Amino acid sequence: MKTAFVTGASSGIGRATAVALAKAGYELVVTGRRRERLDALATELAPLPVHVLAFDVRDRAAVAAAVASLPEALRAPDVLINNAGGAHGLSPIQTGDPADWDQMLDANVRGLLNVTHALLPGMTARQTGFIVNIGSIAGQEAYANGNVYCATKAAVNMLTKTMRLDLLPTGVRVAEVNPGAVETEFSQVRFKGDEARAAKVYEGFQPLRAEDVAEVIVFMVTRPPHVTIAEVLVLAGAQGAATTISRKA
Ligand code: NDP
Ligand code: 8X3
Repeated sequence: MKTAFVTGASSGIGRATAVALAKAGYELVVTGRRRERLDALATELAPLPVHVLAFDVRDRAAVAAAVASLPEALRAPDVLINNAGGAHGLSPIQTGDPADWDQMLDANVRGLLNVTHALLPGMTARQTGFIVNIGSIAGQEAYANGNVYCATKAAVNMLTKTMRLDLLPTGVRVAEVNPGAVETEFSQVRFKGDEARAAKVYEGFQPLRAEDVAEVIVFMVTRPPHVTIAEVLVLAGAQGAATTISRKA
């Protein structure tokens, strides 16, 4: 049975991807900080095999300990989905909160590196595997007040490209999915629980569902070894650019 390790599987794109991969026949490791959500997901997917690991991707020692606790086969997954992360705040750089910046840099960039670092020894030893990093349209184009979030996703884009080059001789393929507007808990987190403000982001158009992105990810990782779909931009149908969205009144 093939194995997949999905970060940020307690919500949104990560959760939908975990469900889709389980249904595609993968044995799963699902991770996030909210263990109860992950346990509920494992229960929902039973009897499909799902292992729960609760840790904060920003904590390198916790990531290493969690990975070390896995059976050997799961420490070298066929597929790694580096999805955990998000945005905190939407302010001009001159009034932004450095604590928000730290959260985004630490989770979206350092967290991705922490998880990758813990799993690569097993994956490279096997000489096979597929890593999908979840970037964003925010890493492709600048938008006002996006500053640090855009920068973290631009970093994910460059990391993906350089990881692909570095890992080429090892047989581990690396790709990136860059979603546009997906209705998840993303905006609730960005606006610190302000649900009304979060709902406004998706008003007047049909945003992407997490499942739409998950389908793309599963298609990418199930291509044969001679095919790497390296980078995919997935926009909502009403979306032309990060903040250019056709909304009906
Ligand atoms: P959600 O807020 O719904 O999910 C975020 C997931 O990441 C949760 O499972 C959360 O788990 C996990 N996570 C966040 N921080 C940490 C952390 N420090 N340690 C461990 N896990 C963490 O948002 P999305 O599903 O939308 O976001 C998933 C990814 O997609 C993010 O990288 C986001 O930047 C990206 N993205 C989202 C878009 C959108 O419009 N929604 C568009 C483009 C990209 P827990 O809280 O339990 O730790
Ligand atoms: C999430 C999409 O455009 O809000 O990465 O930054 S956007």
